[in-house]
Amino acid sequence: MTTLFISDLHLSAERTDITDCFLTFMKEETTGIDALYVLGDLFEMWIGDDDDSPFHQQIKSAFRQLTDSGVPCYFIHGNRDFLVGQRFSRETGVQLLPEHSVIDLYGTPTLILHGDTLCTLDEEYQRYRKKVHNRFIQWLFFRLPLSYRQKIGNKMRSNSSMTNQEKAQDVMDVTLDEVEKIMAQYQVTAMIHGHTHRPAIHHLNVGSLPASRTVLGDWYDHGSVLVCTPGGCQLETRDFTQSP
Ligand code: OKV
Ligand code: MN
Repeated sequence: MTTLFISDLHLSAERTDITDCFLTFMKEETTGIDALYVLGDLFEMWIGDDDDSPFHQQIKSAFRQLTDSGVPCYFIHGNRDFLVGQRFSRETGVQLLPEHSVIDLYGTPTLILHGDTLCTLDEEYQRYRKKVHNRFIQWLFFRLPLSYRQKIGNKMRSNSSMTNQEKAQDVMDVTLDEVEKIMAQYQVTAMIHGHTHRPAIHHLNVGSLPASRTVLGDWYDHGSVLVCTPGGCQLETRDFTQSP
């Protein structure tokens, strides 16, 4: 009995080392598991489900093989791949979950989310997020041809890597008050998220109850997996077998 959680792979056609590690993980570690949860930023960028490159086909077929084998697979949007939609879900058999979802993890109600909504000190990002999540703005964006959307995506990404280097690290991290608030709101004592790229299992109090917050790791220089069984959860890494 095993449930696996991953996030922040930032898959792209350029990083064949990450893709290779992910595909090996999918083939060798997911057989017969109870479920696979992807908590956002599976892709480095996503500008629409109609981007059907050989790279995307390769990733999608890995998910299709898994779900066809009977393993339930769930996806929560990250800040990079928030445009992953129903067509992706249909093609892969992966079920899209709301941005904040409570699951029963071997008897423990657990709140799962990407984590960007917890970074409330980064007001600039939260303003940007509100705009690109706006349904009308997304409707306009999808009117554009794929090649235009690609150009806009590339432009936005090259602009943002500069501003983020200048941002203070504490602004980029989650706000602990927000964590406690949201856990109390959902009445859970366990939370799992990604986004900050700071893998750890934190202990805290929610009201008077002891609680845990597990942060998943990114896949920048090795794979990162949270392995959960009825006995508990463990953060693990996976070496890349290939150079970029
Ligand atoms: C994803 C991030 C680029 C951060 C654009 C409306 C608008 C959607 C979009 C374009 C960009 C996602 C979809 C990408 C995340 C970046 C740069 C910084 C901090 C519009 C709806 F505004 F043009 F109308 N986008 N892409 N960033 O390239 O995948 O998360 S992306
Ligand atoms: Mn993220």
